[in-house]
Amino acid sequence: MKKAIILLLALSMALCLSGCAGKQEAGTEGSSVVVGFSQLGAESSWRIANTASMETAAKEAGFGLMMENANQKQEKQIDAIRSFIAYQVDVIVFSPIVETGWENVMTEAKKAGIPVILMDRMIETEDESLYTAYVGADFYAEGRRAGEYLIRKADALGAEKLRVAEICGTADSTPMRDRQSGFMDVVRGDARIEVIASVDGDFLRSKGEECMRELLAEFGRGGIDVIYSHNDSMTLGVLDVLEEEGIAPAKDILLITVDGEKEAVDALKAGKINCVVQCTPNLGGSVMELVRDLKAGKEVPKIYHPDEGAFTDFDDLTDPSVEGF
Ligand code: GYE
Repeated sequence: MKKAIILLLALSMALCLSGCAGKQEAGTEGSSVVVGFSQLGAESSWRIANTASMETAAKEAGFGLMMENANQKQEKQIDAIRSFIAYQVDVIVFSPIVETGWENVMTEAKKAGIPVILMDRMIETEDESLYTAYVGADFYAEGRRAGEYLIRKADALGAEKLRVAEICGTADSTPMRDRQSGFMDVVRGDARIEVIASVDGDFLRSKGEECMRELLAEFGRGGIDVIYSHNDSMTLGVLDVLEEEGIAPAKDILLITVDGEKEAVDALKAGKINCVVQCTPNLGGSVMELVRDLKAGKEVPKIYHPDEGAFTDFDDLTDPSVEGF
């Protein structure tokens, strides 16, 4: 009976909010398990694929998914989580836009006895009991892969000096922090590599473009040897600028990017990007498996990282396994 009331409430919330800001999915009718999902936004192809992965996986599992999209606003994510607590969903899943500022709302979820799964991004907290599990990439390892590629490339080119401009993702987000520190930890000891700038591109294609224009204005056409960009969307913005300026991408300026969306992998195959570090958006299946295990009262792993690698211009790019999402 309680469940039936909750489902009715969930449905009416979905109906009353549809058409307002943020996307709201019903899909809760008749489901015995309801997952409240706070997505952080729709800033990149990665994010759009990630949302689709969650929707498909919930459907396949037969779970109801109440989803709210926060359009890049932390306050909206906090509001969404509070509404999921009010509706007593079975499990809350959310992708925290930044790492800090969640302790109050997560304490509320804990007090309400609702397990929280962090999907994609982490939070900074002393109290690990605030979340049940984390499902997402090892961003530090991704950053290291980007750095290791650059060292290999420097060797292959016989380069004496490589000046790197880094275009970062959303400030204080986990992928921004860890892709930066992983990369830095690898290149720091190499005297040939110098990071001359780190700028904020917020994971957006338009900002990637803007950053590239500003970097060229500051350092000049010959002043940058490498762009290390924290995601493909920003890299595609960079590519637009380079092509417009007649600067040969992947030759005059080396391009290292993270994610692995189709457009970026195609650009790698076309010789316009040097290295694509993979980061899969397809986390929905693993999340729903955790939800199922939690509902069955099973122990679940605290941290789950998918297996990932990198595609580079050292690889055989005709291999059918080289493909984007
Ligand atoms: O790399 C970027 C997106 O958190 C891993 O967010 C995610 C990142 C991804 O906007 O494209």
